[in-house]
Amino acid sequence: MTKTIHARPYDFPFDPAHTAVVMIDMQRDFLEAGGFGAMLGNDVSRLSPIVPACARLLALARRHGMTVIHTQEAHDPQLADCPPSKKARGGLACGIGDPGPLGRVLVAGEPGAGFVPDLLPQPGDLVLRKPGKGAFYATSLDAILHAQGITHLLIGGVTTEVCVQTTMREANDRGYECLLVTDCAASYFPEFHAAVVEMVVAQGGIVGWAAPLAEVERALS
Ligand code: C5J
Repeated sequence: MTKTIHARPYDFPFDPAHTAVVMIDMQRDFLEAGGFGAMLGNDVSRLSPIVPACARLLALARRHGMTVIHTQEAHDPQLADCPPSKKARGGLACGIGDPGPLGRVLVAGEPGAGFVPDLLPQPGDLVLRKPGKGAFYATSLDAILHAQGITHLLIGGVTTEVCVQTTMREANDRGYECLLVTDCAASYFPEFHAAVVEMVVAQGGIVGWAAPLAEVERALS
């Protein structure tokens, strides 16, 4: 049954049966001290304020029978799926694959690659590991969405201007109708978050729609 989210730049109609919530990279490596985000010099405390809203969005999606997908930026232990350029970027003393306070940085199976405790995947959720910033690059996400009959995406996670925006643009180019849940996404740079919201909705929604969680909740109430 079609629901409508009051969004920018205009209303976003969607059918929960054909909609997925895609929660991007809510991992300890990006949100906690000692992880990849901190090693890049970021103030990681800027991301955790969205965790309660993300938990509400996930719970809402599960209650309404929506597909829930958690993405995870992580590499295999041999770093076979990590381009040398990505490993070298930033010239970090402790970078991707190196042992750090949260285990090997950005490596699958290590503590840092895991999800923050309040957003652990629940039975029925899908977890998608990805080697890049966009969730469609070198993954089976498009095939999964097609198989599930998904046409609409509600997107949250971190960071807004890197993995969230990249994924939203990839999805938009593939024909998915995408809405960024604005208070379920965050950046180490609040001005970048704000700019992405504007970029998404500009030009008649050239990348998609944006709305706060309260509007998603209202649409489903
Ligand atoms: C970054 C991400 N920022 N999940 N990854 O490197 O946005």
